[in-house]
Amino acid sequence: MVILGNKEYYKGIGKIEFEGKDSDNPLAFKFYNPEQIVAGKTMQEHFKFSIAYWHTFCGQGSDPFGPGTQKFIWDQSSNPLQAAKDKADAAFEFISKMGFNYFCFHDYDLIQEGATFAESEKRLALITDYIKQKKTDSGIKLLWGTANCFSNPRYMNGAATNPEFNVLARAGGQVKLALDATIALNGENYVFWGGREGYMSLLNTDMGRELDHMGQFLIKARDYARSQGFKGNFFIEPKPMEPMKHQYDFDSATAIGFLRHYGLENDFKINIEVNHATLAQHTFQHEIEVAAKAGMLGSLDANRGDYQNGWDTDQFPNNIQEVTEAMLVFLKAGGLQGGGVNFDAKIRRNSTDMEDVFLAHIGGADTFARALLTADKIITSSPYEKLRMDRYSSFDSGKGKEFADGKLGLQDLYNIAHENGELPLKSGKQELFENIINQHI
Ligand code: XLS
Ligand code: NI
Ligand code: NI
Repeated sequence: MVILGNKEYYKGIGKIEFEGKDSDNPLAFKFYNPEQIVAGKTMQEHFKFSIAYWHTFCGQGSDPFGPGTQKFIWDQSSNPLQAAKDKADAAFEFISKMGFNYFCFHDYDLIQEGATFAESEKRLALITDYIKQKKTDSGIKLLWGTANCFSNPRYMNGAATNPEFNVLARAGGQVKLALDATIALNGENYVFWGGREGYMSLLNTDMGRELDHMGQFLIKARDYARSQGFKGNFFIEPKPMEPMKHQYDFDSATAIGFLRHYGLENDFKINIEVNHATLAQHTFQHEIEVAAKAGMLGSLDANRGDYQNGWDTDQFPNNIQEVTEAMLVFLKAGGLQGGGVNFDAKIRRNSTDMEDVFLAHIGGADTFARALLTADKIITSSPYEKLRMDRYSSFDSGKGKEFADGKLGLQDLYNIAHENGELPLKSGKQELFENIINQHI
């Protein structure tokens, strides 16, 4: 059911339905069929598609060379609470029309930050109540909440890693309120993206102290949320750079090492963003695999980068090859722990029609759906799995198995090497694997 506020914001656009790949209706899903079962679950259950409040309802398209190009009708009121309510109405209308079940937010996406901390707290409480009602009316859920501790100039030297204690305390206060809002809205997870947790120059930075402060900060945030009854997961969202030159949550492996060092590995998992993976010189699937291997594959921020430049362009996913390879890892990992697929993506600055943001989300959902179908086919009815397993078959029995079980020493390896002499080369068959992927796309 499409829930409307007093006003319809996306006029002339109805509920987006699945029409199949031969449909020529641009405002219909071609591959994303929410109820269709793939590998034992509906597509809807696999993905839990979510809308990113900040891009879709707040991002007006400004860039360093010019102001925003979007004129959002919901931004017109000069009363911040009224503007926030209008934005929430637009948001819930949009999400309902997309047929998605989730959204994600930063605290000050929901309502403009006030001039004082006390005023911000009051505003956040008011809009949280309003959104609570919208959630009840529409059945739309909160995938995760987070705090924006990176935009306000006070955080220019970091939040939890700021060299000034009072700034850290302010961030703590802000995270407490964002957690309260997330809990009040039955948020299923809570995200920490360390926006300015990192440094520009080591000359003025005591990295060891900053890391310890960040560890302590996350421990206390977890303890607070648990004391308030929060049962969901905490996620770290790694990103190697931008806005800082060196960010402490560089990639999945770095974040996992950090979490284990500070004893946070049971409460925290990883939220992997495609464009952050590629900025770290990894592939999306590599990052997923690293998190899955650690038992920490929590959630995904879906988007894509640009081959020709080196920043977080946050474009909507459309690279079937990339997402198919990711879905192979995703399926084999048994999916996400608690999270979903959040479209942390924005339309281009010159995409200014109201329908463009629908087209973007349709394309993103179809990319994931098509990739999931393809990956499932590859796993269930191609030689892919067997070829991979065969590469390691020498560890399934005999000496190989003894080694894997920890029963051979270096002297044993030496003896075997002596006995064997020179070995024939064994092809890695990369091109064959690549051809299998393409054949099934
Ligand atoms: C920025 C991040 C951010 C997080 C939430 O690059 O992707 O949007 O997802 O703070
Ligand atoms: Ni993100
Ligand atoms: Ni990002």
